[in-house]
Amino acid sequence: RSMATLARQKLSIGLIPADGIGKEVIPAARTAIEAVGSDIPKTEFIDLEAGWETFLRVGNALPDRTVEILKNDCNCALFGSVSSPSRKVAGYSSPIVALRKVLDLYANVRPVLSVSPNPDTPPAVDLIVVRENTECLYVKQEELKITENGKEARATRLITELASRRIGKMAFDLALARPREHLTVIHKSNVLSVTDGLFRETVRSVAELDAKYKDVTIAEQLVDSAVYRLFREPQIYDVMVAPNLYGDILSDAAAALVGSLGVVPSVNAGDSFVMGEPVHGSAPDIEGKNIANPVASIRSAALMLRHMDYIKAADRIDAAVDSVVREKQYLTPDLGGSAKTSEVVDAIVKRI
Ligand code: GGG
Repeated sequence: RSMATLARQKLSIGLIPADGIGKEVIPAARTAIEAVGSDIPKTEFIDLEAGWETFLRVGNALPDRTVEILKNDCNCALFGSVSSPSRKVAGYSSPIVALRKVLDLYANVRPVLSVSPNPDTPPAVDLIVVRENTECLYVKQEELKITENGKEARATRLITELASRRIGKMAFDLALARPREHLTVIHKSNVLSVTDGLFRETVRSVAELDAKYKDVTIAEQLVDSAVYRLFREPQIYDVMVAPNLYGDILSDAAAALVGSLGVVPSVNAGDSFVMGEPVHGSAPDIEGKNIANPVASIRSAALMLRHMDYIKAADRIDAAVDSVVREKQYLTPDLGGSAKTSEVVDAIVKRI
C-alpha cells in the first residue's frame, strides 16, 4: 500500500476516546504505543473530541475541528467507542459512521484470534472478518410514512460495484498474505439477489480480473448458515468478506469464540489513512470502574501500526498481550479474572 511505503520522520496519532469505556481504553492503547520506543518514529498524540457526550456539550457529535485535524495533521488515529442513542435525536448522527465516510475508510478489518495455552500450539480460532464500511444499510436513508394501515418505515440498502470491488480487493490481499489463502464471501443472494448478488459477483470478479489471486481459494456462504458454521467449526474460516451489516453482526458473534468482545481489535482502513478501533462499544454499565478490558484497544493500536508497516512494534505489543493472557494472572472480569484495567496495562507494558 502507498501508505505503508511512506518514510516518516514523525507519527501524529489522533486519539478520539469518545464515550464510556473508550475514555479508559484509548489511554491504555496510548501507553502501549509509548512503550515501543524507537521501533516507531517520534510520536505525537493529538486529543480529539467526538461522541454522544460531545454532542450533549457542543451540539455536534463530530466537530469540524476533529475532522480537519485528522485530515491535515494526523497519519493515523485511534477511536474508542460511542454511545449513540437507540432513538432518533434531532441533530445527532453517529460520529463513527460519519468518520468512516469522510476519511473514506472503506474497510473494517477485524481479526478474531484466540490465544492458545502454549505458544507452540496454533490458535483454535484464527480468522479475519473484512466488513465493508461505507454502504449497505449504513447509508442511513430511512423514512417514516403514515399510511391508512398505520406507520410504515423504509430504509435504503446501497451496494455499489465500486465499493464491493475495493473491499473484495482488500479481502483477497489479506487472504494472499495468510498461509491458507482462503476467502469466504458472505451474502444472502437467495433473498436479496440484486444487492447481495452484486456484492457476491463483484467480489468474485476481483480474482477473475487479476492473476495474482489465482491461488486464493474462494468459497461463498449465506450469512445465516455462516453464523451456524462459525459456531460449530470456526476452523473452516480464514478470511470472510461481508457487506456492512452482516460483517458487523458476524464479527461481534465471532468475538464469543475468543472469550470476550473485550479482546477483539479492528482497523478502519482506506488507501491513505488508518484508524484503530476496538470492536466493543462504550459499555456504560462498567464505565469509570477501572475494569474495562484494555486488550482490544491495545491490539487495535498494534493492528494500526502493522497496517503502516511498523511490524516489529506491532509484534512486540501483540507478544506482550499474548503473554499476559496466557499467564492468566492479570485478566479483567469479562475474561473471568479480577484485575483492574490499569493492572492489565502495567503487566502488558512491562512485557513490551
Ligand atoms: N468501538 C465500537 C463502537 O463504538 N460500537 C458502538 C457503535 O458502533 N455504535 C453505533 C454507533 O454509534 O454508530
